[in-house]
Amino acid sequence: MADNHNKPLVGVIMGSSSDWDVMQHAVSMLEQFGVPFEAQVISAHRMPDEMFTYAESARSRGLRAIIAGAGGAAHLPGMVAAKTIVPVLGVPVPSKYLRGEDSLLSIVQMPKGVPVATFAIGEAGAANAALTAIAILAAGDDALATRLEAFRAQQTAAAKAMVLPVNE
Ligand code: RP5
Repeated sequence: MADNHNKPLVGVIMGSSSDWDVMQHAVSMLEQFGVPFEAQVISAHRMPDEMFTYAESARSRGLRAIIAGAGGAAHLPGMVAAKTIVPVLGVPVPSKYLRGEDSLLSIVQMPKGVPVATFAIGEAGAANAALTAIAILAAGDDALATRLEAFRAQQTAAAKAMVLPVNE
């Protein structure tokens, strides 16, 4: 399990190490903002007992958000959400045959009552899930909120500085 040495506030879990290429974008965003996290493989169908233990203990261990990435029949985020009231942010990982549309639909279509906040397929979804976890934490952390506002301001400045070839 990876962590950044402080008590984790965000858990990043994924169904397989093959999800890392996508999920590393969540981890690098948390690192960029200095948010304490843990990251590990928890597979819903290969290690269901460990998945339940992880979800059941998440809140008492201090996790404030769980980012869960999975591909194919992506039941990990939903099952984790079923066992904890810690917000679960689901990241659909691109799959081999359906390019992640299966992952997206199986994560986003949670029945009423047990939500999974679902993000875009792939890298953007992983990064945005981390940014949402950061926003959740920023509600009670002014310093983190200031860093998040600065991150947004950088994007605004970059967009304003864009020049199209026709206008050069
Ligand atoms: C899911 O099955 C994982 O989240 C992964 O996206 C997919 C394939 O896993 P591997 O066969 O690559 O381990 O559980």
